[in-house]
Amino acid sequence: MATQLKNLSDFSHTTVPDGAAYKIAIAVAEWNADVTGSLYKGALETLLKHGVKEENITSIAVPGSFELTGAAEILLKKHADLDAVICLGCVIQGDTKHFDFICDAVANGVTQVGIKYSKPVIFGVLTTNDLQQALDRSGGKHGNKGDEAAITAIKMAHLLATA
Ligand code: DLZ
Repeated sequence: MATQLKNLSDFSHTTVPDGAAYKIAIAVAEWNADVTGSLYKGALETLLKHGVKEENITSIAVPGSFELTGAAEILLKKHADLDAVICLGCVIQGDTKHFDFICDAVANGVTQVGIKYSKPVIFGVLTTNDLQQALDRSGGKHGNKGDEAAITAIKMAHLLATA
């Protein structure tokens, strides 16, 4: 049971566990599809790069980020052998309060689903002030948060399997 971490490099992206044993689902929102399509591409490529088998990856699309919670719940209920679910979306600030409602709902929702099923549900939702900030984080100058979500999913699936 006793485990010690050697140093901070244990947390770097260079120590991603092998994903070969894991089954991972990706739920992606169709709103702001240019952005979420890039998040999805990044997540999928990163899972494959770290050894997750193509036949062990299930991908579904939902209308908007608000629906990601329901999608994660459906996936975990129907597929008991899943090791993690990645939720990808992009909510862009507008003139009304929709931004706050959707962001709060999906952040709380995926958290609750993860707790309910004791499975990692990864929050890969961009919450930005404008489209440029979203583009910068979906394959632009600030990298691709889809890649990061995939790495987080593998790390958490590994934790689930080995803790
Ligand atoms: C309605 C809406 C709005 C205005 N903006 C976004 C957004 O920026 N990003 C996103 O993912 N979804 C948006 N939606 C759709 C909601 O997520 C949801 O699909 C609808 O409210 C139906 O439940």
